[in-house]
Amino acid sequence: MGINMYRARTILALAVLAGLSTGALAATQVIHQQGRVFSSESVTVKKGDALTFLNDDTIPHNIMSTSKGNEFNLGSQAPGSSTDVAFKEAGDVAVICAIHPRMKMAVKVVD
Ligand SMILES: [Cu+2]
Repeated sequence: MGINMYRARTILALAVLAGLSTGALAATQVIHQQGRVFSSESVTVKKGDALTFLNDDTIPHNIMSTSKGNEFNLGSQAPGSSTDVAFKEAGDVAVICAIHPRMKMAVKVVD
């Protein structure tokens, strides 16, 4: 009984540690869109990593990019919705909102 409890606690501790380290690696940066402004003007991500585009504004936005290798178009995103975008190619990515021309940000994708 005592040994089983010890083993159970060890397994639990390892599971928590594994969860924490996985969480740290997978931490996705969130780009907010409040007030028709991206919360970051520029961010750096590793190739293959994603950004979460969260529309926490009161109006729809349409986040997109035409940068070669990292093209995407989220279409009209309703307030409250969020979408993860993974960046596949290294390089500089210009992200814009198709509805609001002043909304711009740069994503630097590194190998
Ligand atoms: Cu917009």
